[in-house]
Amino acid sequence: MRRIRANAIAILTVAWILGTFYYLWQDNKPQSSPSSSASQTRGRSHGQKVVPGRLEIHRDDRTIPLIVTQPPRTEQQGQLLGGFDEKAYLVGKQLKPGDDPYREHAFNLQESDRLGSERAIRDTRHYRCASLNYDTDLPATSIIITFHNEARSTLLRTIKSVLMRSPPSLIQEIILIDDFSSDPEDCQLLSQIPKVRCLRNGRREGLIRSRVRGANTASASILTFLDSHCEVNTDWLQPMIQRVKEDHTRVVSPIIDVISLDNFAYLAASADLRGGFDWSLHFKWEQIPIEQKMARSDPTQPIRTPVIAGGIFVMDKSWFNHLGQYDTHMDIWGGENFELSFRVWMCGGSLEILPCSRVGHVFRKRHPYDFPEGNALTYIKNTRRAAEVWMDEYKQYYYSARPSAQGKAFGSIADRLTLRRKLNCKPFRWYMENVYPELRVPEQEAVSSVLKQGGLCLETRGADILGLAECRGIGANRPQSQRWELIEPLIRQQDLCLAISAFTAGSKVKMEPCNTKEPRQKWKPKGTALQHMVSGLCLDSQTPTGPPVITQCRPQMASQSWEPQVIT
Ligand code: LR7
Ligand code: MN
Repeated sequence: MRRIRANAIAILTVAWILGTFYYLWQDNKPQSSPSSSASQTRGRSHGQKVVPGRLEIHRDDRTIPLIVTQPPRTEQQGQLLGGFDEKAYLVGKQLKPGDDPYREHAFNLQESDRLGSERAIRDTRHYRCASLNYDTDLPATSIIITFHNEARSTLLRTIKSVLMRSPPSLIQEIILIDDFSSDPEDCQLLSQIPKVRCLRNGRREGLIRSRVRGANTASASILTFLDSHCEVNTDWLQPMIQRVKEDHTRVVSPIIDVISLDNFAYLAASADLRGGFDWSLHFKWEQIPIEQKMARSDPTQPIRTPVIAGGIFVMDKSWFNHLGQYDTHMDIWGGENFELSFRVWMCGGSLEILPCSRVGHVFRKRHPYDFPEGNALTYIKNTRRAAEVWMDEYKQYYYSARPSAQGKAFGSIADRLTLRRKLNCKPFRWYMENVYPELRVPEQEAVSSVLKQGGLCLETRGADILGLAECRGIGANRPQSQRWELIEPLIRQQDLCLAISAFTAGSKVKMEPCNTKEPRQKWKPKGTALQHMVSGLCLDSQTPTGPPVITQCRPQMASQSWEPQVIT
């Protein structure tokens, strides 16, 4: 009997030792990078974001023995919260028995409440990150967290994770902006925690104006933005501050890990993703282009990204201010990440994702809060503003991809256009060619039209001469010389395009080989007139039989009025 018991104990001990070794080995082994497919972030309307890409590791933190990723609690950590009464805060707002745990926050509140505010999470970085060194004199940062009716347990965990996993000297302060949540105490009580400040909006402003308010009161020279349901991971802050310290025009993001909205498991996101979008201005995670991936010999190196997800990033405060903060006419949620990303790239900065910085975020499938103007209209207003200010002629693809945006109100953008001019920012074409060449411009269907004026049609005669003539043929019988393709900004006939010969009034218009980069070939409709984009002058058939010229736009004038008629 005794022998059997001894054997059982021996077997159990061996199994326990093996299990522990296996776990440690798993935890420390280099991360593999499976060829993962980028996620299409469908399912949520209007640009709502879901889980990034494919996950590398699927483990539920509650089912595995936890390896402590933080140093053991020290005296100093015990003091993290000062006089703040955590228990009373959390008990003050809890799920009532029978309530749907997903209703209020679109994640499982019961699980979040159960977790506690100090759980350990797996260090999801590449193992090489742990041996990197950072300057000892990194500047401190102000952490800015805006929230509207966030659950107390997630908000507190966000704050505590920052205090637990950041070198104290780097945290100047944590600024909470309570965006008019129903209960002012959610925020107020938290300001008892050392370093935590709380600002409450007198009305709902949305996350964009709230962040600007936070930034305006920040006292550190570096700003760090976080969503209100995050958990920062080991050494998350140093890599980001280091990059910004070295070059203040860099705007940097961590890899955003996934906190399950169902069981709050902390899951590692793929390290091979960057931020992208489609023409409807819908954010998506996408694979790093293959050439860049091949060239990456060091997995700790930054990843250039065309856009950032938007909620979690570090930016130099003077650079944030210099670049015009945010477009504060954007409401509630959405679109500000594109506006900021385009602006940073086009006005002399850069955006990167730092693989050695990891922050978990609870990704949700729906917005748990209301949009006073409606979700769709708000997203359209915000993205329209981004498109109108920054996308130049490429905005036409936004409108084709999102036809419902046409004609919707978006307010005045005069201030932002002035800012763009003042900052002397590059054109969107530059961004397309240098930052996001992978974004394909949609093939446009070439629709042939005649360009009518009075009863006459614009036609080419011989190689490059133009004039008005009697319209000939119908349908398929229209002669080639009277067929035009209006593909903004070009007015095309096969491989030739309408071009001005000089930029001054009275200059003749002729045909020449098409080149989308040639400013002399760029036109846009202005009422019934066709305006040359650069000179601002309009296509005019002054002497009907001779070649047309460009003259000052007077859209009422018959000689400037052109009526495109699609050839069917
Ligand atoms: O009216 C509001 N006022 C607020 O203060 C609405 C929201 N908020 C707060 C909210 O409490 C939260 O802390 O703003 C923050 C962001 O709102 P979420 O969590 O509902 O947004 P999200 O995580 O779905 O959205 C992402 O895209 C947004 C576009 O406007 C913002 O840029 C979010 O910060 C951004 N979140 C992230 O980038 C985290 C990673 C997600 C991804 C991809
Ligand atoms: Mn969020």
